[in-house]
Parts: sequence; C-alpha cells; structure tokens
Amino acid sequence: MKLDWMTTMSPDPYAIPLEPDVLDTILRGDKADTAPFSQQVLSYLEDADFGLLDLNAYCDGYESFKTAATRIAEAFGTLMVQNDAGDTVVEVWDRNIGRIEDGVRYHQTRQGGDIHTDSVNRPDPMKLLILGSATTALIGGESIIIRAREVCERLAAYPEVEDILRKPFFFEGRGMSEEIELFQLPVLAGSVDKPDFRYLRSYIASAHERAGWPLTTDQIFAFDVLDAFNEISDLQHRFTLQQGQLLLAFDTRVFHGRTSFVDGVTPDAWSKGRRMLRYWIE
Ligand SMILES: O=C(O)CCC(=O)C(=O)O
Ligand SMILES: [Fe+2]
Repeated sequence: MKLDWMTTMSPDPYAIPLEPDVLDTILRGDKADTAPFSQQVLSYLEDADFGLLDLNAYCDGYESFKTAATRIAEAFGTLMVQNDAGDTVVEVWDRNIGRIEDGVRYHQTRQGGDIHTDSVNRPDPMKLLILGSATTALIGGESIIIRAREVCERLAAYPEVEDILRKPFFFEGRGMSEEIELFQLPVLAGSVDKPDFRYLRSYIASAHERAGWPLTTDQIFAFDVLDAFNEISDLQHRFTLQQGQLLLAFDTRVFHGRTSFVDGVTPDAWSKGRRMLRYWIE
C-alpha cells in the first residue's frame, strides 16, 4: 500500500488513513463528491479488512453524530433495510428485556460472545458493516474483530472441517419479515486469502431445527472449531470504540463481536448507556 499521502495518520493503529479534507468535503460541504472519500476507505479496507474513523470534529451530540455517521454510510452506496420495520439504521443497546437464550436478539442485550458476521439474514451478503459509537458502556463492551483469512490459515490444518463449512447450511431471515424464510448457503465461500464467511451459530442452529434437519455431529464439530479459533487472543483485535468513532469492515471478511457490558453514568455521554448505530451497505 502507498504511504506517501497519509498525512493525517493518527496514532490509533486501526485508524483509516485519509488525505486531508476528504472527510470535510462530505461532512461540511455538499456531499455531491463522495468518490475520493469512499475510494480511499475501500482501498484501505481491501488490504486491512477493517478500520476506524473518528467523527468527533464533526459532531457534539447524539443527533449530529447520527447525521454524520449516516452521511458516511451513504457515501458507500445503498443502506440496507435491516428489519421488518424498514429501518436502515439500527440502534444497538441493552433493552433489558432478557437474554439471547430466551430469543432476544444480540443488539438488544448486554451480552458478549457470539462472534459472528452480520450477513446471515438474507441470501445476498452485504459489503460493508458500519458500527458507530454514540456512547460507551460504564464497564466492558469492547469490540472484537478477527480477520477471516487468519482463521482460514489455521483451518488449513483441518481440511475436513473446511470441507464441511464449504457445504450448504440452512439460514433464516430472522427479523426481516413476519414469516421466517429459510435459505441455504455455505458458511465459507471464496478463496482462503479472501474468504467470505456467513456465520451466526445460534441462528444457523435454529434454522436447521426449523428445517427439520438438526445440525449433524460433524457440523457441530466444525462450528466448535470455528468458535475456538475465533476466541484465540492472538487472532483477536480488541478495542473500545470511543464516542464519535466508527468501525468500518467488510462484513464477510471479518468476524466480529463484543465483550459483555454494564451501563451507567459516563461523563459527557450522548445517550443513556452504551449505544451503537449499525449500518449495512449493499
Ligand atoms: O454491540 C456491538 O459492539 C456489536 C453489535 C453487533 O454485532 C450487532 O448488532 O450485530
Ligand atoms: Fe453484528
């Protein structure tokens, strides 16, 4: 990658380097020319798979952050509808309504774990996942990212597991419509240096039950291997997204998750408790 124009390189090791002014152009000016911004980000992600942007210079509260984050997301293409209510921005926060085990969705709980990709709700994958931090938790809530290609390097020692992951599994369109639709896809597609994963274990297990084909012993073993790799600290990138920061990632090229968290009063918070804005871009 070319380094000569990275004049705004930040000390944050995950910061996406941008030429001066490209953020200003879309966040302060008229957003007609988003191409320099989106091209620089996408070319960085082509190598890095994920990275962070800091929008603090452009916002001072929840509403201005949401406006800025939405502009950034729209610079990359069409925002996907994420649920049957038609929302293209979904708020991730602890609703205090129960646990994942009781059927509550990840983005409505304070639970950690369940390292996953988001591209599991419909047959077409999304390209980009954006998570924007509007407020941090009092305790915990660290983001966890694992590069899928590094998982593939380790999977090479288990060809029988890789074979299983490349065969079709049932998925369900949870939250996308009244009637839950089933479809089939491999968990792993693509080459090992640019793999595309579609994985959220509890949804796949539930889809298999619904289809009347519970996961087989071999499939369960393959998921155990995948989960074990995703929990190796050497492969994990962990950071706390600060208020005003965005995480951008090629959704199927990384696994993501978070640690469990507890909300409380945090100084200068823009909302009550940890809150993320989630965008999916086609
Ligand atoms: O809370 C987070 O940091 C991640 C949330 C998430 O992965 C999701 O809502 O799909
Ligand atoms: Fe997610």
